[in-house]
Amino acid sequence: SGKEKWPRGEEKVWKEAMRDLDTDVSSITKSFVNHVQTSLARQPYNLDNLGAYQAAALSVRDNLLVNWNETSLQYTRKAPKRAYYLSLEFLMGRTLDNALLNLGLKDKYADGVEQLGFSMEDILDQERDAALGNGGLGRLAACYLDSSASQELPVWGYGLRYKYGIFQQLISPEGNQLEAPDPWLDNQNPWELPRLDVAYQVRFYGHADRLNDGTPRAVWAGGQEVLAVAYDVMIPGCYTKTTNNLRLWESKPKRGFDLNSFNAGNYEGAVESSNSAAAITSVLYPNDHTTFGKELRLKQQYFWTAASLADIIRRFKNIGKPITEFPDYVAIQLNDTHPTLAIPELMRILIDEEDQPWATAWQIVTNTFFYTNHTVLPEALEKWPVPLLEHLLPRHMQIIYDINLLFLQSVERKFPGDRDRLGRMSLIEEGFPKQVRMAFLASIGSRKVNGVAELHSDLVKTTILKDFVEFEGISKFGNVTNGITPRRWLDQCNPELSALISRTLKVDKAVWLKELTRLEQLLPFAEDAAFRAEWAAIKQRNKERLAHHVQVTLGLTINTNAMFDVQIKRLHEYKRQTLNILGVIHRYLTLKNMSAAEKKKVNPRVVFFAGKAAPAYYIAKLPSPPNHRQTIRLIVNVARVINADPDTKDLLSLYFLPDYSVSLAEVLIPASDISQHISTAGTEASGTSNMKFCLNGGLLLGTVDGANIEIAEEVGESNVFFFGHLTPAVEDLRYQHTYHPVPIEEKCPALAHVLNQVSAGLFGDADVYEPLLNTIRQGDHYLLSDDFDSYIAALAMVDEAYLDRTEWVKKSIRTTAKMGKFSSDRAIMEYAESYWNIEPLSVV
Ligand code: T68
Repeated sequence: SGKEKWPRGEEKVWKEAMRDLDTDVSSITKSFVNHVQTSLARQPYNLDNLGAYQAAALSVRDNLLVNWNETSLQYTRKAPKRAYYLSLEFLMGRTLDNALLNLGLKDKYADGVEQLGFSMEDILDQERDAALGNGGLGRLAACYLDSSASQELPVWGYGLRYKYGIFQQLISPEGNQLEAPDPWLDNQNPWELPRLDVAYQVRFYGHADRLNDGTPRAVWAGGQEVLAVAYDVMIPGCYTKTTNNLRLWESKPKRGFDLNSFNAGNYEGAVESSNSAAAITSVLYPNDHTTFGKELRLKQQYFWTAASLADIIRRFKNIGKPITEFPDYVAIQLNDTHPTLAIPELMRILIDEEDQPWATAWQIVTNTFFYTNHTVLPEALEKWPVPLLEHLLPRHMQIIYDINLLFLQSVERKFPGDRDRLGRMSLIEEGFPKQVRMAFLASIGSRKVNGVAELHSDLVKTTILKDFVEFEGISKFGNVTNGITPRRWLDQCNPELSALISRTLKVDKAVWLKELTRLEQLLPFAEDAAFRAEWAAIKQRNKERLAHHVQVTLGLTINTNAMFDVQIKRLHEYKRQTLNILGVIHRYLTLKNMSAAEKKKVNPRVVFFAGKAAPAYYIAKLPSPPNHRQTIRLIVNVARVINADPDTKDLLSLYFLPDYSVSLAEVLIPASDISQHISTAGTEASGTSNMKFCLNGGLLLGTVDGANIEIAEEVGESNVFFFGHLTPAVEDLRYQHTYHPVPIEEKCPALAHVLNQVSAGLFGDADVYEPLLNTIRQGDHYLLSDDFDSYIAALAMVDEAYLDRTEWVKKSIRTTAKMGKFSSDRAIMEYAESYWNIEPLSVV
């Protein structure tokens, strides 16, 4: 703006005192020791690993802060169009290693801490994961932040600062999942900056009165007001100064406590309002593909969207442009329907506070928002009861009704007399109670709608949003296939492979990590025996690293001369962990029947599972509780039996690793020979761990679903193991199950035999598993009985292929080489160019 009165005193004094980036080992050790003495108030002689982690983190944070401030300043000065990623989940994992790598300072820090008597590895291991997410949706948001900063895009994230992230999973001796809270903030979090100066008031309840003065305005008053306070998390780009911001809101009572109640002797009453305000951001809902109409969840959604929008609007207003230009400066991406209330909230602000006519307001709204859908499973589509919305957000409910009325009038004009269509497309689903269909509201309130892989985006267009495509035209509906950041999911988790790639491509990783299609240049090296040997040796060392981790954390010894077969993801019926464990039992029974000579030809296999299931208290309240919890129990008990069976244990063993997390994934993924992505066709929107395994040279065993299809298109079908029915067959098969059921003994004898062995108590607790087994014997919604034979055949093909180790390593190299498309840099640039219309801005 030119008229800043900076600096306040003498420029020379300021300039000389300003902090530079640490670039040499001696300034690193100096800053480390300074933080030990001052920030931590500790003596160097009794510093433990945790203290060393904290000192290292604070010192790295200082470096990030310099870049973060500079980035903010540039954005403010140049006022480019910005994008905001609204996500209720950000599954960030650990920060220190990632920050060091992005700054290019890891080696120097390692050197520095070693001189002070610490090991970098031990220090990194002290950090707790920031686990503010359930699974793929939250991790995708984290990858997109990394890519935005790395591609120098002006993108900020907005989310909630949950006091407790996803629960910690414990497995009882019987194999039951137990949940414990995740107090991730207990040791303090050096990566967040509390911004007590950035706070907004958010209203709930009260009453909304229309003015009826010829404008659409209303006044919303009364009810409860709480405060949203900002906490900022720095998001460094890779080898760039650009350091973006993730702003997380914490809820606080507007007033600490009510002095009147206190004076009247009611201490509990005095602090009550403070408790209910703090509750809003206390815990992440462990929702995964189910909706659960809890008032507190709705409060979270509104609290977060209202605070974020207020912040975005305030920033926009600082530019001094008229409000009608809002969409020229702001794009807001809705990560699933969770932030859909932002649509009526922006309408409310424009109409009630900015005094805009309805049509202008709707024009602004529908040019600002973009909606990403992450699932077509009907039970996962959000709906909120009208009475609840009316009570909690009376003004928003009025606006939703008004949006709906005008929308249905326009549908009626295009399809006169088509009452069925109006009923299907209404934002309000009839019933007791009536419900608001959030995916419909998100669609009509957005500029563009996208799915997360080609197949999924087609399904969105032909199933759940079919009527909307017919009404609004196909061009509004698109696809952005998901991606993953190669920084965390290759360079950080697999440093040896990263180094081999840099040596082989003869280019610094700073280059290929940001232009991942360069990996293609590895292709010719698949024919180079020396290269293959190095490639295989790295995989072997990664397997040993995993085995070491399991030895230290669980006290179990793993056979590292076996094929490592991995399925790690949230437990869900559609992901079919049950198919995998039944396949393991089938293998076990087959091995038991083999002669010694036959067994000699079998390649040993170690099967790993990890993943969390929705907690029991939560599941019990659903109309038909799914039984993934029984699947965990079955896995654990099968492991107990087969790992102890002297006939087979050298050839087959099985582990369920508790408390799956981003950090555990970073150890498991590089160690995998084969990973399983075996959802019923048409159910897994994309999947992103499939990409992580393949990027690390693990082969894929999967169904023709989600991004598996596009991975196969890239790496070649000869390098993946596909099985199972295709999406178009699924509907018919389900119809058959319902109307012409065939007994499982007839349809799939191999599967029937496995189920009978479980029922007979081969793994104990016979009756415990009956509900789980019966979902397969009857109904079988996820088609295990239809896919089992081809699944077993695919597993046999994997065995066969693994026997030719040379060919296997070639497949592994070719797979990594062709994974360039799946960089989240490519995905975020698609959003930036085709959706948000924003451009990179270099911070110099
Ligand atoms: C996942 N969705 C998709 N949802 O299942 C996965 N749900 O195929 C895709 O790769 C990924 O999104 C990224 O696009 C989820 O992870 C949830 O976690 C979730 C959370 C709350 C409510 C419903």
